[in-house]
Amino acid sequence: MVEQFVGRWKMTASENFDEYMRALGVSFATRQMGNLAKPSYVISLEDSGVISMKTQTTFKTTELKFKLSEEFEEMTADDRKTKTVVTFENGKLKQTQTWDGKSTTLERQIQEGKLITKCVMGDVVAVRTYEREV
Ligand code: ACD
Repeated sequence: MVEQFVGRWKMTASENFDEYMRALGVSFATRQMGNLAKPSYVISLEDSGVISMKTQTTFKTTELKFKLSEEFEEMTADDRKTKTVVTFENGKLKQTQTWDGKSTTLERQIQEGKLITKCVMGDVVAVRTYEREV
């Protein structure tokens, strides 16, 4: 159920994110910010089926609004302009971004009450853990 993702989440752990950003081609200066950022997600679900997902940091906030399986244009925090589609399969919210002939996925799932984001670019995987904010 997508409903289980709804709410406010705060990042509490991050593994291998610098390597992931490097694989994306993110510059050193931007990676510094990415490494320091401890984002919050604010996820909501409208009756119309539109999902809204804000990623908030002190540096930058991004907001996505989308319907499952419908492609949209995204401007990422590191300024890639991507074609993005989000699907929901086997309890996983899978966001696929394509740009310049490249592609990466952000796969989110709930495990033991935590929201786990797996970022995959080629053979590089970063895992970020988010916990509910009260
Ligand atoms: C997550 C990770 C989602 C972000 C994935 C890729 C963005 C790549 C680099 C961001 C780097 C710098 C932008 C600076 C600060 C904003 C950070 C917001 C997102 C990390 O869902 O955990």
